[in-house]
Amino acid sequence: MVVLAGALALGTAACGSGGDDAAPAAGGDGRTITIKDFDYAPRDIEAKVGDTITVVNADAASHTLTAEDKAFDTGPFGKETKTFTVSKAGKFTYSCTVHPYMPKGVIQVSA
Ligand SMILES: [Cu+2]
Repeated sequence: MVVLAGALALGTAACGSGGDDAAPAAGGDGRTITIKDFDYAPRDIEAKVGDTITVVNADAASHTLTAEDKAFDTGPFGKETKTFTVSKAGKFTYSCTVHPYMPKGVIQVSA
């Protein structure tokens, strides 16, 4: 429970600090999202229809990466890597269904 409370405090602090750091992550293909310490990094990415998104869970806890409209959903998974393909254009806000207090992210998919 101590770990959970810590994560909760972290999440709250992150929310309060605003999220204007929209600079693309350096390196990589820009389509990998790592979940670490109950946060997505990077939270916001861009992709094209047909792209494969890789999601790495670096936490011991299970997480999901689930679109609000359920366009994609990894389902709960532990310390491993999941992939899914984005099949339609749009702006998809996603979150973790296991931890609703985790910061949300956005995958912007262009045609
Ligand atoms: Cu989670």
